Amino acid sequence: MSGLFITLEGPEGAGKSTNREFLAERLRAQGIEVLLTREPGGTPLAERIRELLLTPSDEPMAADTELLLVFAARAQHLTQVIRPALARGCVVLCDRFTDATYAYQGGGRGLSQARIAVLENFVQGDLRPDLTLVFDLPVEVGLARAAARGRLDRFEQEGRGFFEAVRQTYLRRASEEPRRYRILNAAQSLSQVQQDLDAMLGHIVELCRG
Ligand code: Z5A
Repeated sequence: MSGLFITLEGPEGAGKSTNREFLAERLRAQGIEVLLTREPGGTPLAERIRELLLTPSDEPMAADTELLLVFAARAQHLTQVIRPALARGCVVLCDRFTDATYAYQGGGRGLSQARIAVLENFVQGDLRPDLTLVFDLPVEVGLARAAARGRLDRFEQEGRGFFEAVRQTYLRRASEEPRRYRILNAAQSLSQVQQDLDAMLGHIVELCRG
């Protein structure tokens, strides 16, 4: 038996966490077993690595260190949580995954895609998400939502150009592999975004049921 791996992606404040809960409820209502998780994190050890990644520090973090920490957390998460859940036949709904690495470490930090792909293959083998929902919105809208929450994490302190590159990387990847990605307009009201998700539900349930 093998489950389905769905990832939620997008720039800051796009509503991934909010809509992850909404989608999980909808799928559970159809009798589908869903596991909700997130990256970086998803296990106690990976959550400690998340702290390292998100906490601002006086010592600048080298881009390669950041990249390796992201994949170190991912290796732990895959071993402890994602692969076992997929093997049990669960639908795994994961808030961010390797598309975020291409967007933030690739687009934002300027690391080469080829370098990221080496680690992707090393850590994941041939495991890739079955479906990726990209919550897309203009940078300034997302940053305003993030700022309204208070203290900014290490990534949220970056400038507008960084986040524009993040957004464009997501959009480019989605256009290169349209079968795997669905783009949602996350700048709309929450109820409108959730109507759009509802409109996709039939397709998602079909994928879940194989
Ligand atoms: N990162 C990385 O660099 N490389 C990697 O490989 C991975 C991650 C996996 C942590 O991720 C950081 O890790 C992230 C990239 C980096 N950068 N940062 N920062 P995260 O997912 O935990 O952090 P985040 O993207 O900042 O999460 P977020 O800001 O919480 O965004 P969200 O989950 O998409 O949004 P939300 O919490 O559901 O909503 C944000 C607020 O907006 C909240 O008050 C909502 O009530 C509100 N909201 C949501 N939707 C709407 C609509 N439609 N209208 C109005 N208000 C809304």
